Amino acid sequence: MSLIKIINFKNLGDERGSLVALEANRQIPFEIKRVYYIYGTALGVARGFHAHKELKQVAIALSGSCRFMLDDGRHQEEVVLDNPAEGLLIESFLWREMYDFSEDCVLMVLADQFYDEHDYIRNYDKFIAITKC
Ligand code: T46
Repeated sequence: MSLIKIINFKNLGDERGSLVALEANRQIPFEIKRVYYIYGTALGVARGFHAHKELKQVAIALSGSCRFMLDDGRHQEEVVLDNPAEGLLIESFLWREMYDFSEDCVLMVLADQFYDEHDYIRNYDKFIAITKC
């Protein structure tokens, strides 16, 4: 089973342009408790390098593009996000790394939990040890 789960959002646009609507438990498969966005990422920067114990998220490149690598401890898969009508569903216990941000990239993330540093696994060896249990 692929680690890359893309949700295709319906474009409700018309001749004036595009419009995408995101609703909890509809297009987004959970209650949305938090929204954050990453932009102005400096050239060559990579982010992420962690997994989450509980958190589920959907990441959407609202403009520009970036690349995600997801790792379940056995397999790694990569995807380019470059379409505001597509969301990447990131389940818990997936190591993630984001890189190749374009200058104009605005990456919006919808999350099913409030921010909690205790939910992060920021050490890759620890992540691998947990996934082997
Ligand atoms: C993830 C990837 C895709 C907060 O205070 N509140 C928040 O909601 C978030 C997301 C972060 N922060 C603080 C924690 C750090 O001091 O902002 C700082 C930067 O966060 P971090 O280094 O974790 O950022 P990324 O880009 O490595 O990871 C983020 C999310 O943290 C993470 O959950 O899955 O984006």
